[in-house]
Amino acid sequence: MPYQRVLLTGAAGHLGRVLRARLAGRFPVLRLSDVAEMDPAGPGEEVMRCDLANADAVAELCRGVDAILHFGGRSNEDSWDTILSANIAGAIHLWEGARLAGVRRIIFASSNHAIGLHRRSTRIDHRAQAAPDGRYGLSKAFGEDLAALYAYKHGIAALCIRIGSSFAEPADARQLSTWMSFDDLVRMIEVGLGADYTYEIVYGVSDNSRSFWDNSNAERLGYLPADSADRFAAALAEKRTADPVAELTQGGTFSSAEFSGDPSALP
Ligand code: NAI
Ligand code: 15L
Repeated sequence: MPYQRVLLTGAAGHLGRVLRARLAGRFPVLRLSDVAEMDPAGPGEEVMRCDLANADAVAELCRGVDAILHFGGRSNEDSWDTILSANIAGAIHLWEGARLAGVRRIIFASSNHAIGLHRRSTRIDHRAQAAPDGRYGLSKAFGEDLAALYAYKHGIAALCIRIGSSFAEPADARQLSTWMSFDDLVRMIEVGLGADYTYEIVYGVSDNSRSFWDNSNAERLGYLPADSADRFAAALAEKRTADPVAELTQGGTFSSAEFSGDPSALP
C-alpha cells in the first residue's frame, strides 16, 4: 500500500488499540492520535494527542499525512453538546484539515446507528435512506454526507464503514446479526486503503447468516469476511431484551432509548 504516513484517530480507544497492534509495521509511519493518553510511540509510530474539537490542532495533526483512519469521537449516545463537538465539529475539522494537507483518502468509522431505526425485517443495503436512531447515529449520518462532499468536490476518497458491533466476541442475540470480528475489520480497512473508488458506504459486519444487511457493495470492492457470529448462536440466540422497539429495530437499545414515536411508522 503506497502510503507514507497514515493517521489513526481514536487510538486510545477500544478499536484504536486493536488497530494500533494489528497495523504495526504496515506503513513507514503510523501516526496515532486521541484526546486521551496513549502508550508512547514505538518503532514506526508517532503519537500526537489532540482534541478533535480544536480546528487548528486537527489541521496540524493532518499535516504530512496520506490517509486517515477516523475512529476518534464519542462512540455512544450522549448529549447534543458532546456529540456536536467530538463528532460533528470534530469531523468537519478532520475533513477540512485533510483537504488543506492534501490527504488522499479517509476511512470513516461510521455506525449502524446511522440507519438504526430501520426494521430488522427490512434487509437494507448501502443505498438505504438514513434513519438515525439518536444523536450519535445522526452524527454518523452527517459524517457520511461530509465525506461525500469532500470526496466528490475535493477528491478525498472516502470509505464509510457502518460498523455493526466490533468486539472480541458477540454478546447477545442482536450481535449475531451485527458482529464484526477484529480480523474482518482489518480486512475491511485493507479494502478501504487498496481498492479503487471515490466514495462508498459499506457495512462493517462479518459473514453472519442473520445479518440485517446486504453487503454486496463491500464484496464488490473486494471485502471477503472470514469470520461469522453463527458459531455463537446456540449460546446467544435467546439473549434478547424485553423492549419491543429495541427488538423491532436494527439499532436495538439505541433505538428504544428516549423513543416516543409510533413503532408502526418505522421504515
Ligand atoms: P471508544 O470510545 O473506545 O474510542 C473512541 C476514542 O475516541 C476514545 O479513545 C476517545 O478518547 C476518543 N475521543 C472521544 N472524543 C474525542 C475528541 N473530542 N477528540 C479526540 N479523541 C476523542 O470507541 P470504539 O469502540 O473504539 O469505536 C471507535 C470508532 O468506531 C468510533 O468512532 C465509533 O463510533 C465507531 N464504531 C464502533 C463500533 C464498535 O462496535 N466498537 C460500532 C460502530 C461504530
Ligand atoms: C456503536 O456504534 C457503538 O460504538 C458500539 O459500542 C456498539 O454499541 C455498536 O454500535 C452496536 O450497535 O452494537
